[in-house]
Amino acid sequence: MIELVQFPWSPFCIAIRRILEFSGTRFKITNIPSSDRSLVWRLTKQRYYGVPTIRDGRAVIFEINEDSQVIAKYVDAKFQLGLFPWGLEGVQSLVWRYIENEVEGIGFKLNDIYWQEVVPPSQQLSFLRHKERKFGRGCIDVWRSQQKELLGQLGQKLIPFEEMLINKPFLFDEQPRFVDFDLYGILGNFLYSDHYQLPAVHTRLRKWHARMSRAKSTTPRRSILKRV
Ligand SMILES: N[C@@H](CCC(=O)N[C@@H](CS)C(=O)NCC(=O)O)C(=O)O
Repeated sequence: MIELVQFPWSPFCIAIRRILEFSGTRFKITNIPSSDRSLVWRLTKQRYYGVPTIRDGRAVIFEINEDSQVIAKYVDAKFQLGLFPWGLEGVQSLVWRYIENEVEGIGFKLNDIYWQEVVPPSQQLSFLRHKERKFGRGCIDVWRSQQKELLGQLGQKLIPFEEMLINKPFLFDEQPRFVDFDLYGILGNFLYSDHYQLPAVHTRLRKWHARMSRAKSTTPRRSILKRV
């Protein structure tokens, strides 16, 4: 059985979790503290400390750079989910960069405003330290003071997706592709604190989000990869 090592509010973990659910396979979730990556470090033989990381039998799969999508491609190939069709090569890469940079860059700040409700107390010190080392002391207070503007910016960044959904149920066509899951993960992080909803003006995106929450692959649930 595949094991997903994650923490639950991570946008990238939400995307992979939804892909695994979509595939219909049974899988195990192992939550690690964001402050303790020793399990990932050990599994990857000291090559990676990020999440998501997955284990499938003796294989351990993790990203090799910021844009690699190794895990999604592995799960896609294993269960033949059709997430990376040749016809969308290149275009999807452009779109996921936009999603993971432009959209995620705003969404995570809005969620982090409520970090004390999201991060367990035992992990709060290292969470805050990690953020402040990366973004400067008091960064979360700054984001809180900018909340309204950040929400406005997020709404703007989502306009292209609302437009992509004008005449189809998913971003590119009749079935979800990788970028649908990627956007779902990033929005899942934004929504995680339960303090927000998707912008009311983006009516198609709201329906898409509900559709994405329950989408199931129609490919028979059987791995096509031999166990490694
Ligand atoms: N592009 C990677 C990004 C993964 C990533 O940034 N994960 C974060 C958690 S949301 C992480 O573990 N970063 C390393 C750290 O926090 O030290 C992916 O798609 O998996």
